[in-house]
Amino acid sequence: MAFLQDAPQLAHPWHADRLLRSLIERALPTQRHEALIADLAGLGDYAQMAWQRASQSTRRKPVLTQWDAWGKRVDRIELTTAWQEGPHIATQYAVLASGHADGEFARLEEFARVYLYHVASEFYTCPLAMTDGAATALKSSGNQALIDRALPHFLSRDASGFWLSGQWMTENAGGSDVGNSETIARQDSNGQWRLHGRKWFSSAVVGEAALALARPEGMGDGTAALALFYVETMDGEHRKPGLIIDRLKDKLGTHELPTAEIHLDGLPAWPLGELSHGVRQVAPMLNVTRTWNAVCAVASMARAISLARDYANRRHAFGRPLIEQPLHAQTLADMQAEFQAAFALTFEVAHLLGRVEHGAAAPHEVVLLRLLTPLAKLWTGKLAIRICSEALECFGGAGYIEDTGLPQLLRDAQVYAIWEGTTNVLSLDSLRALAGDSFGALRRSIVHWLNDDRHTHAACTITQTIDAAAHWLDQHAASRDRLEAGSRGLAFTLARCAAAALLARQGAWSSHQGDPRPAAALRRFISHGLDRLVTPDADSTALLLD
Ligand code: MFK
Repeated sequence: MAFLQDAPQLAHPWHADRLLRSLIERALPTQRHEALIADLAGLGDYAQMAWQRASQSTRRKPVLTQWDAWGKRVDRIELTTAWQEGPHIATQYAVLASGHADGEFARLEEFARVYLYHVASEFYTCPLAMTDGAATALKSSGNQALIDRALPHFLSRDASGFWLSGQWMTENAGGSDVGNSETIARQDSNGQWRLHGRKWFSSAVVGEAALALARPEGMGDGTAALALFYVETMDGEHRKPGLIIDRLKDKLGTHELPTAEIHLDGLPAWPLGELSHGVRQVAPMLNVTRTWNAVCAVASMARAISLARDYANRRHAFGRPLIEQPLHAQTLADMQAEFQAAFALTFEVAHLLGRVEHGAAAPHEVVLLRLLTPLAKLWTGKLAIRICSEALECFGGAGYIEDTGLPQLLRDAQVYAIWEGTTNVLSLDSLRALAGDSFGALRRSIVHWLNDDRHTHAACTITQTIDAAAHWLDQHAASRDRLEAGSRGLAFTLARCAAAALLARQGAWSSHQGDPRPAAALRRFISHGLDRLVTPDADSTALLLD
């Protein structure tokens, strides 16, 4: 009988995930820990089932039907099975509701669910992120009428009453530079605001509501003259006539996600607050969706590594299983160490978000969250691409074959560095955050996370690198151009230092439990280096671009 290679099997995403399990054991009080576990086990079951189901079927895309047979405009979107299941899974397991429950652990508990659900959801988590962000922005607006109207739907635990919300920000002219947005808000004769314009990336077009940036007519140009509006998209069963779906995007990845270009032609809208400073008002939404981005990125890394490790045990080459080949093992361990560091930073952001929202955080932690959010987003976005690419290579040619289900991991991962702001936009946002005292807050927190271990090799490396980053900032503070040119290197350096200190905290805790693996992850991560600072050189940049 000819040789046939076993396909990789997906280990149970909850039961076999020692990282998530030990995070929950360390960070959550026991009574909350026990309440959460049934949901995590259920989401792990769903994820395992979804992987098996996907391996037995051809990958599908949503289909937009714009006209019915009799010429009526219908803009109907047929969704994939996982997307049809989305409202049921999200509400049954309280994915969003848990994040808005009481207590400083709410966000940690929410993002543990997101982490397990994300890959299986086929990026249904994208509109869930938007809905979570919309709920957060509505709450911080204090607009009680809109809160009473929308939040019971956004946070519903019953699929029949659940609403998704979009975030309608990006436009043709106003991409990263949202201040160039052209959508106009105009009041009709009854005083009702109505939106007119074109939104270029709407990933929750099947949703029932959205938050949209628009320029109240006559308010002038720029970011400050934008306002933030709440809209609803449906009249009963039918989409409102003021919302027209132009087409679905043909994307590199995230194929199941129906991302649309839309026109707004008089869609009724309600301002969240003042009729200006819409970006300031949407910022709480951006910071929540960027946290989702980071959690989804580490979820993709977890999936890629889990499959690659399983395969390394099944596949034999040159006389032994791949896992016993020194270079293959070294490669997998390198991936694992980077992933564990990214996981530690991302879930610290999740926990911190809950602490800040529930008034449990110290003042320095509030500014720390403002800095760590873009750092986690930008670093995990890039790392996910690298790890998924490396994971595909671990399968040799099979990693390049579409119906193994592996190439989609890499294609989908590319979105994390773009979704909710590119790496460069987020690097510049971290400079915005550093304008406050967030650097001091980071330094103080690192000392706290390192606890008494200040003289270990890891602690010395972290401290020296943070000192080097402080020196770099002093050196370049006088030149905005130099600061901006080097901001990516600075952001990666700060992200790696924070992650290393968090790994050290987890390592110390796990060592007490008799588990030496997190400490090994720290040593390996430190060996990859923390310092990614660059010396901006405008002359050579100009020559290289000439
Ligand atoms: C899942 C798959 C999806 C499928 C494909 C998706 C592909 C991608 C589709 C997308 O388009 S996703 C959306 C991506 N777009 C963005 O994330 C926006 C990127 N741009 C930025 O983030 C800019 O930094 C931003 C528009 C927010 C700011 O631009 P400006 O014009 O330079 O604004 P400015 O004046 O610096 O900030 C305005 C206010 O907001 C300031 O407050 P004040 O008015 O009080 O001074 C800022 O401090 C505040 N602000 C900005 N960013 C903030 C923030 N506050 C808190 N947190 C932040 N992150």
